[in-house]
Amino acid sequence: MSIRPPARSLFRPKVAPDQSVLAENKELIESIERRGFLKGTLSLGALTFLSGCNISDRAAVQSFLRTISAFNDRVQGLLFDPNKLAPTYSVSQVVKPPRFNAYYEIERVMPIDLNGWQLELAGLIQDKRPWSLQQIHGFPEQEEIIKHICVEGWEYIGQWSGPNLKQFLTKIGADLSAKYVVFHCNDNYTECLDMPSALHPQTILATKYAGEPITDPYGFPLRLRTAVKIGFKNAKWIRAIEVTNTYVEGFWEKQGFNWFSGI
Ligand SMILES: Nc1nc2c(c(=O)[nH]1)N[C@H]1C(S)=C(S)[C@@H](COP(=O)(O)O)O[C@H]1N2
Ligand SMILES: [Mo]
Repeated sequence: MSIRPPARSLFRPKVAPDQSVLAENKELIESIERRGFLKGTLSLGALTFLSGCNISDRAAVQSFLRTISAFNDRVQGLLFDPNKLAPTYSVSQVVKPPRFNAYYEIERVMPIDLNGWQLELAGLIQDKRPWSLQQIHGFPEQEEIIKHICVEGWEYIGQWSGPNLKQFLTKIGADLSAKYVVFHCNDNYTECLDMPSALHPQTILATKYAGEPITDPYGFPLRLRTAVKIGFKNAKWIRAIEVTNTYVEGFWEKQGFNWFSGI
């Protein structure tokens, strides 16, 4: 499989650093670390790279820290008890269109040209033949109305549908005892999911939003949607799926978000 990086870097941090916010939120940060959500130390660098979160805005930083703290509590246990599911919502609560986020502004989204697009498969998978979008559309669909929570401190309810990831991985003969499922995206974004999260019943490869094909900014033609991971783990514009025992550092983890990447 060849993974082609984009021609230019899209990433521009939007914020200016100010050390004192870390000191101000020391207790909250320590409590998050104690509960194992953060594997490293939350660095100023990590906060600096938060897109859309102005680090000199104290309220925004605190709201970010509260969000990850609350999310950690919410998903505890979901991964190890298949009978426990994250909350789902009603159609009337679905936000249209979805709320956009990426490590760059919406104007810089590079739509995927379906001409020649296919989903590549790599790593510990028996049948690595690529899938066309047509084949993916032919796979049984699962719909879920779940909440998307971004570390920036905002959330929205969305209605997503597409193949259940566990069923898909089973179909292609993926080694389900491997440690990670890695998503390689068209904008050079990479995200690494631990296998229990990948196999969770509410983790899907979404092709539709509110019953219609996902539009370009939200990950057309294929993206991940999972109820057990925070926003940035939900890779958009997927072009390759890799099953591996080797941890692959994702985009945000490279900026210092060394948490929640494995169990
Ligand atoms: N390929 C790719 N996927 C991505 C991102 C990105 O920059 N590139 N941003 C992530 C973040 S931080 C969030 S909150 C969600 C936003 O998804 P939405 O625009 O559908 O709400 O996408 C995630 N997936
Ligand atoms: Mo996010």
